[in-house]
Amino acid sequence: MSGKSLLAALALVSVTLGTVAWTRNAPPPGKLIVVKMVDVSATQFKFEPAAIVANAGDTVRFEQTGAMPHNVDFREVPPSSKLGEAKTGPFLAAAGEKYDLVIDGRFGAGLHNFTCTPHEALGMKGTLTVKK
Ligand SMILES: [Cu+2]
Repeated sequence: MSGKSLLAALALVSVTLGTVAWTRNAPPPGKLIVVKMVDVSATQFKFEPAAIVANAGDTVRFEQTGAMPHNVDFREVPPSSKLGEAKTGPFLAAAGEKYDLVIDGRFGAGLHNFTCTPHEALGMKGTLTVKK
């Protein structure tokens, strides 16, 4: 084995050991779950998908795709959920605007019903099931 290939082999071993250490110490990265806010027509709006399931550590990204302003307002949540300011998200107006919600300690396990405040009567509703 030449000196050069020995160095390359050592570098590979150290990268491999580094990966193992990282896997042991860091929590697994959460998933990114994208929910689009869609203008179906002038009088019909929806969250797509409307039913999502998330684990602790995941991020739910609400993404505006339409022209009407939409938000996320949690209405019925498990008793263990303490959403605080996350109960009602900001209005997203321009297409492409995003609102990221990290599923952290504020979210208890179970079913969370949410709606878009101005379009609740038009059926813009969704469910977030948190698994722990
Ligand atoms: Cu809306």
